[in-house]
Amino acid sequence: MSDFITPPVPPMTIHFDAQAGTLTPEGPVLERRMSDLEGLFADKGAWDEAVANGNPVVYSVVSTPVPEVDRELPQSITTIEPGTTAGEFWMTKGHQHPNHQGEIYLGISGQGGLLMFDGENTSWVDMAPGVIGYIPPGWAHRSVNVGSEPYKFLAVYPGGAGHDYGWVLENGMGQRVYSSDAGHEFAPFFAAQA
Ligand code: S6P
Ligand code: ZN
Repeated sequence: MSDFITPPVPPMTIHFDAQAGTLTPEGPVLERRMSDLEGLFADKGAWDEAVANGNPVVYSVVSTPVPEVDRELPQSITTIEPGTTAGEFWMTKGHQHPNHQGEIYLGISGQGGLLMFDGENTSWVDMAPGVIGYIPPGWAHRSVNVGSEPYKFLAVYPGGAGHDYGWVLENGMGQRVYSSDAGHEFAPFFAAQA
């Protein structure tokens, strides 16, 4: 094991409770409020208003103790609250892995979607409990809650993948996802407007 820059964590048992949507033991927990999603929703005025009116938690990410370090395989559960901002469903910031590495998502509860964009093409996976969405290397990814309950999924990804949020701010995600009579509908991506 002498060629490891960071010594690997010891083997461990992690309890995954699909019903409760928890991982035990827990590692770092991250909370993203509306103010953390600047420049992402199409309607900047509606986003400003939501920030001023309570600045709600849009999503949280609970990880295990496996670190984001090259050659480790971290896991986390993301919970996106139900809601819309000027009709646009609540979503994660979205990111590209700068080292272009793959990732899997497993739907746990609620109704969501996995939006992927490679800079030219978009792809969408309807996420429900038991569905695995595969993110190939080079595809930026964003998760969207298209239901009325919290949407939860498990992510498993290479520890050295990195998270480039600037790429999404610069290039967008190809499409936006809005609430509609049929549930959800797509609109071509356009940058945030005041
Ligand atoms: C990590 C993986 C997820 C997201 C999480 C939050 O590679 O894709 O754990 O980090 O769903 O999304 P975001 O875009 O804010 O990191
Ligand atoms: Zn990722």
